[in-house]
Amino acid sequence: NLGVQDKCDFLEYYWERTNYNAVRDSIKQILPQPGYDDGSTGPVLVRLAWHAAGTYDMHTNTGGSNGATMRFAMEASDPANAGLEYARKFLEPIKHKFPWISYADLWTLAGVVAIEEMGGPVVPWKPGRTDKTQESDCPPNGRLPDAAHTQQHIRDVFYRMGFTDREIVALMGAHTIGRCHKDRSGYDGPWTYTPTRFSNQLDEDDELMMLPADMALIIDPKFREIVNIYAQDKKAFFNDFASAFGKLLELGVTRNGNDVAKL
Ligand code: DDH
Repeated sequence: NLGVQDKCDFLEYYWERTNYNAVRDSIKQILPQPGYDDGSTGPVLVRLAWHAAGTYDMHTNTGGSNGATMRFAMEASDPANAGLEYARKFLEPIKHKFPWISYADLWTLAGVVAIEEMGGPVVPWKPGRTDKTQESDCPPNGRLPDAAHTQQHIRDVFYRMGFTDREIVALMGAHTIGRCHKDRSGYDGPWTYTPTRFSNQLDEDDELMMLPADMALIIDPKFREIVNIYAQDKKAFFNDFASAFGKLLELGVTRNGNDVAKL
């Protein structure tokens, strides 16, 4: 009993789904990268998604993953984004293969696929972001967190995006994957012995990395309480991480009434 419009909507929905799945598959193929870091592009792709989104300011409704403004020199040269040119370059052949996807959707989807492929949770993701076209659309530099600062700074930055303490701890659990690079941030080394595996591992081994910002999660009593919950309950961490990361990628995203995910 479907009308013509219903059929069109259904076909369009199916077409989109199929094609985003093709993009997902291509992203999976570029994850193993012998000779790059620990053999995976996953961690740097997750960081790209996070830094694209983490500029959001809820008071002015500016910044966020919509727009993919890190394509412009101004945002790309924010010292916090050093090294993310690798992530953008890894994704460039996929943008060429699927020119209809926006950079903003591609970068966020790559983060989501990488997390899943590294053994992490399934993060909810919706397409529909568009790319801004002017350098003047970039949010001001300096909105991303500074690793040398501790709890007050972390709360300032994440409350500005609209996150709670529990969501902050969940999100910072992403440091279970990847590493620091001397030439990018000035810090060096991975946080765990399995930097390409998403887990709730909390290592305080001297050999491993702990940024002052990571230490803040253990020093601050309220953060520490949540860290302890996640250290003992992987399921709680995975669930909370997936919701918080999904929320992060939606900050400031408007779809001009063209919300594909609603079809
Ligand atoms: Fe982070 N992060 N991050 N981070 N981050 C670094 C690497 C990675 C901070 C500082 C650094 C999050 C939060 C914070 C990832 C994901 C996430 C590096 C090292 C620094 C420094 C960069 C380099 O040298 O290459 C600070 C400060 C914070 C904070 O919140 C106070 C969050 C919320 C996420 C997330 O994904 C949700 C990932 C992944 C990496 C590893 C990148 C790589 O190339 O490997």
